[in-house]
Amino acid sequence: MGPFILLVAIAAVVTSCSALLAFPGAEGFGAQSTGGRGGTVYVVTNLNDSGAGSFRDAVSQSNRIVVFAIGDSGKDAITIANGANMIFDHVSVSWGRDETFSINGDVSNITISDSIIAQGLETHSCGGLIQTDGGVSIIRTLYIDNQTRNPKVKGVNEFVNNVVYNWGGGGGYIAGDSAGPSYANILNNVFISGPSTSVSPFTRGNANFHAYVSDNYYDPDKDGVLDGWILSPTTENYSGVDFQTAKYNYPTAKTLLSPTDALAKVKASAGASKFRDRVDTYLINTELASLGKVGALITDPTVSPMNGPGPITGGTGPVDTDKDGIPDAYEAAHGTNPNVNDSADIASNGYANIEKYINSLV
Ligand SMILES: *[C@@H]1O[C@H](CO)[C@@H](O)[C@H](O)[C@H]1NC(C)=O
Ligand SMILES: *[C@@H]1O[C@H](CO)[C@@H](O)[C@H](O)[C@H]1NC(C)=O
Ligand SMILES: *[C@@H]1O[C@H](CO)[C@@H](O)[C@H](O)[C@H]1NC(C)=O
Ligand SMILES: CC(=O)N[C@H]1CO[C@H](CO)[C@@H](O)[C@@H]1O
Ligand SMILES: CC(=O)N[C@H]1CO[C@H](CO)[C@@H](O)[C@@H]1O
Repeated sequence: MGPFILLVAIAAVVTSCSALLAFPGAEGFGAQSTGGRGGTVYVVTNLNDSGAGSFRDAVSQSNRIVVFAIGDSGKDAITIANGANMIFDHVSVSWGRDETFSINGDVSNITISDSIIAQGLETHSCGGLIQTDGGVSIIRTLYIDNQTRNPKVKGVNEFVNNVVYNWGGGGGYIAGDSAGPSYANILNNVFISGPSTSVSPFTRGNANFHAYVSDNYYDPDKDGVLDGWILSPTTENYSGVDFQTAKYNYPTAKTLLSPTDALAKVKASAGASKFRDRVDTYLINTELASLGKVGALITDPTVSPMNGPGPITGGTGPVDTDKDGIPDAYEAAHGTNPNVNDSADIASNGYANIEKYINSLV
């Protein structure tokens, strides 16, 4: 996690006149989320579970942009049971005790991009369910060290340029096999088996699971060398799925990378990568980079090999005299007033001043 500030965009209904992307480069079903733009800015100043300055208080109302002015201990994994128009970009989430990142219920227009979903804990040990008819895009995201559900998909979904590493015996990408219909694009992903992997990357699915499947790369031999092949979807498992000959017309990734380019991109920038913490560094540099040789099935994140989350170098944010969430130095350099609360004001490019600041960080 970035040491100073983490910005969370709270779900808000997209207004029909808005053609502005959530941020420059936003992709997928959630690309047009407005977040808290046009609303207010709430600065989280403590780690309390409730009360003024807490995260719970911050998200108690919609249309807010939430800024963390403290290090955040980040204990919980993510579940979305209700809501529309959200984008999760460069998020690192791990050690969920149930699911690690799940979407289930009345949920629409969600993008998860450039993120890391890691190490679901025993006894459930899951990447997550992605189950909604409202549309979820998962783009350039790393699923690593989860026994099962990397992810399990039902409904409307696009899964593109992701890397799935060291999935367990429960399955990698699991296609829904229920009575409800699913419509999925599964494009240009990379599946690399690790020490815990004992099953093929795609499992289950039935005739209700309609999928356009193309150019997924599979390296099963755990030998430290990238020497796999592009799976033929119709012959290499997934037999029950209703294969499509044309892609579903979903809001998609602007650039469809080759699987090997996707792997390089995920290694370089998935997760909260501006300052990777010890956990993400280990997952990427030690496990994923080993190409099959190293992978940890963990029950307890406080013991070896993870030894806990490591130092969280949060604590002191940059000086922000007007407490509007934008540091003085940035305001001085970019023409807003460090002494006036002007972060929610909409700039000439359509974004709020604070969005311009946060977009400048990546
Ligand atoms: C700054 O103004 C916004 C509304 O534009 C408000 O939500 C916020 O509470 C104000 N912050 C401070 C520190 O006054
Ligand atoms: C946060 O919780 C601590 C411990 O319960 C308490 O002392 C403190 O006053 C709380 N802070 C706020 C702003 O409520
Ligand atoms: C989802 O996005 C589409 C396209 O932008 C929009 O038409 C639809 O209203 C959105 N759904 C919800 C529930 O906001
Ligand atoms: C590529 C792949 O994973 N193929 C598998 C498909 O399923 C059969 C039977 O379960 C396995 O033997 C193959 O290895
Ligand atoms: C990190 C990790 O591997 N989490 C779980 C993944 O699946 C295995 C097998 O169930 C569990 O042992 C792990 O706890």
